[in-house]
Amino acid sequence: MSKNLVQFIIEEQRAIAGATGDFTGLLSDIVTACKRIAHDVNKGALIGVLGSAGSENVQGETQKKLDVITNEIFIESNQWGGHLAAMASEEMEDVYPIPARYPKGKYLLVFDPLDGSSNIDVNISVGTIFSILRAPEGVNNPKAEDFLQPGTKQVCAGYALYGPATMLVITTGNGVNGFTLDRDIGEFMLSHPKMTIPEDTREFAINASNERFWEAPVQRYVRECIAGKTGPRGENFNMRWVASMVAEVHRILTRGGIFMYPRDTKDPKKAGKLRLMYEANPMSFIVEQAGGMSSTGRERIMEVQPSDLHQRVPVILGSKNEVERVVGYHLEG
Ligand code: P6P
Repeated sequence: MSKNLVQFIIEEQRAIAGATGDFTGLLSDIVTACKRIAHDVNKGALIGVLGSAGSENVQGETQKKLDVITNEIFIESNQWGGHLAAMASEEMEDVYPIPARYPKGKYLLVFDPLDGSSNIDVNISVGTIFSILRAPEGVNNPKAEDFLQPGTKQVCAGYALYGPATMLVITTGNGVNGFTLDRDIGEFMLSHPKMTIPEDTREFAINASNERFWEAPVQRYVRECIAGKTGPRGENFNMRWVASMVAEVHRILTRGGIFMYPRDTKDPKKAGKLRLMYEANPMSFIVEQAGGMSSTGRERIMEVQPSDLHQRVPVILGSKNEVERVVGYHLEG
């Protein structure tokens, strides 16, 4: 019988000197949160969780009921275990301190509880993205600046994909492994060991309606893909756009591809749409651990020094050779 996720992590942790089991306990609580979210997402209209919450998040985006519900699930499932010093979320402006009634731990958890939630009312796959950092030594009440660590400092990154199957994909820096939820026993079972991204691809993902706002290197890359066999690439390409980053990244992990949400001039104040701390960094950790590449177009995303908890970055990630090509076009200017 294949391993469940917690058994897999415990066996991995044994290989790490000094592992105290604290991390395994935290991951187990995150897994519980994802199982609870999978239940609510799967029941949807039957339990009245679809539609707008009638509120806005810190991003100024209208919150869906499930955005609020899933954020609360993550807090309830993770605040009590004694593994965390604090949490931060796309749905909360400030850091969430661990209540005094609970013990604190050495990790920081930052997450997007329901990414792609604009798809939830039309029954298209959505996901949860999370990233685990270490709290700075001796910091008992972490503030936002204590979260502002580059992606290279992540201890773990993962996503849950609420699709035809519910999956959880994680990395702790030792490759990428995928687990499928067996609803009969309520366990995520190892189903996709050692996931790797093919270095080449003929499939790109971008929201083409923004074409006129892109920078020239991205316009050039996409134009060449669309030109196909008669163009400079001499190959035909396919395009996908789910508008759910978790679904796009999972497709790329499974069969290759390049995903781009580049800088665009639609809103010059925004460096891109996707958020560094709880979308770009965790997905970049996973993609790099699977042999792919992740860049802003001008620098490795995991080396960006964060300046704000909710800052945005341009994202170009996926099959190594295609991301390298796009980065090369940026260097040519
Ligand atoms: P657009 C979802 O809102 C999200 O943050 C990502 O999951 C997704 O890739 C992107 O935004 C979709 O953006 O502009 O196509 O709706």
